[in-house]
Amino acid sequence: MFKKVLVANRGEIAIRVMRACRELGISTVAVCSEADKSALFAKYADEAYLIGPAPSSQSYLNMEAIIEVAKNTGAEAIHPGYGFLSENPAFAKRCEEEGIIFIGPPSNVIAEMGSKIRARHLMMKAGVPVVPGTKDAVEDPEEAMEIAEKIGYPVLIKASAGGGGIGMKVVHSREELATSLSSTRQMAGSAFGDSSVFIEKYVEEPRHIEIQILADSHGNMVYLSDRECSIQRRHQKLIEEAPSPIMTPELRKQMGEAAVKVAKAIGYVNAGTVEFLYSKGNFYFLEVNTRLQVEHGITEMVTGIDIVREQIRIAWGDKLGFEQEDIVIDGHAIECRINAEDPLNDFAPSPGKIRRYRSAGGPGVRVDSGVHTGYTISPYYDSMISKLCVWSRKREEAIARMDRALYEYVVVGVKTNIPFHKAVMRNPAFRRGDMTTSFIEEENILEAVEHVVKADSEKGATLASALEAKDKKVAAITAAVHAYVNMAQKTQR
Ligand code: MV4
Repeated sequence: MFKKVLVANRGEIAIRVMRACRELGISTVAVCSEADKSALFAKYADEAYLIGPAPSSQSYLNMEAIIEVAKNTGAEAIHPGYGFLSENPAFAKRCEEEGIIFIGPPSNVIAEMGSKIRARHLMMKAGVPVVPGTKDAVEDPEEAMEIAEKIGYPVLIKASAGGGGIGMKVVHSREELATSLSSTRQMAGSAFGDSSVFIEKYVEEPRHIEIQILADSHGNMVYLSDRECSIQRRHQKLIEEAPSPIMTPELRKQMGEAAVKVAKAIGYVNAGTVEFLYSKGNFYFLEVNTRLQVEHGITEMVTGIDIVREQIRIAWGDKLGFEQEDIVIDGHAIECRINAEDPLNDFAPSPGKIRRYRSAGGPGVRVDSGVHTGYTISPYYDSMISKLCVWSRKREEAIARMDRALYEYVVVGVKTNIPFHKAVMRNPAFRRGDMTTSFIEEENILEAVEHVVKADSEKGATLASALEAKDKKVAAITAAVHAYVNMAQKTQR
């Protein structure tokens, strides 16, 4: 096994990866920006090195600085986490050139999946269902119209180099098509340096369901659980669950086998995710994410498989230790992404110092975070504070458990989206498992959030005044005392 691994990321995911390393007896190297010098992840590592100023373009995206640290420290492999350099084929290539193992798929696989037209091609060839649309890039408005007439409006123009919701335009009628085509091409050209676009039938109100896969370097591949990721806002997922409420053993087998077909078609190695749109009983290939995903933890909870551990073992050249028939989905897991943002102010980021912090705990609760009391959330990076995951045998129990965990969670000093999550856990459509990618607007969740914020404000005011009083005993508190303060108030009434 590797003796030393460099983690080219920050925050909770850096810690998540280093936890797996520690369990495997691998020593860890962190790289950090000036903003993260005293961050928890840098302290968790066996060694930590400064790679540049706070802006990620000068630190976490600085390939050569990271490779230099790997070489100087003798790290044999680099884990990129998610975001930053995780899906950058040039970085994977640079690692390959330097003889450093990139813990992820080969650079050519990352590059191929980066081209959505190429990915779509491969899927069609492999017999995986794709949304009706064009086979190749479309330039000519006449040709675009012909296709659009054939598949029927509305259609979606997508940038080949896009993905994750960037560079798409819905077109409702023939009149809009030519202008939208040229504007999307122009946008794609300046954003990605590649103006090629393709056209798909616009699937209205779909669900977003994805399949986690694992593939070793010996040709063995399995699918783990599916995940429901429909509750998102502007392509930022907020709540995920495993399995999807609509999943049946038959559908899981169909989608899982399609995902493995996808992986085989492209020579996939390591962990990956195949995204699908689901609508009215049909599913369609969307894209492949060639990285570890934020929401991998819920799949770990329902399968018992440590995905990061498997990634490292696969990169080392080990064979998967299990076959498809060994994978059993047990119970139900839900993740709420706890972000420092204000859901009542258009989810605006709320950076700043966390003055009091205590995360939830107890049965079936997992919290992955990189923060603590006194930690300052930097405006330079994304606003995720932690991932709160729960597991229970039944979905209904998992929802009750999440609601309970959210009740326990205390963050003072920055605004968080905890009230948003509470509102969703109590929403009847969510409880029925009835959601699409338009859930937040359709269910008017923000109105429910206002009610939660109002109800919680009394509790918050008590806590805040206790903090202001600087009473040592009270000041030492976190959630346990929050419950205590709350109780004291109740008995006073
Ligand atoms: C679509 C679609 C409807 N029809 N493609 C958004 C992210 C990118 N991966 C593809 N996306 C979509 N592609 C067709 N043909 C709707 C979306 C979409 C979406 C997909 C998943 C999760 C949330 C979404 C929110 C808006 C649009």
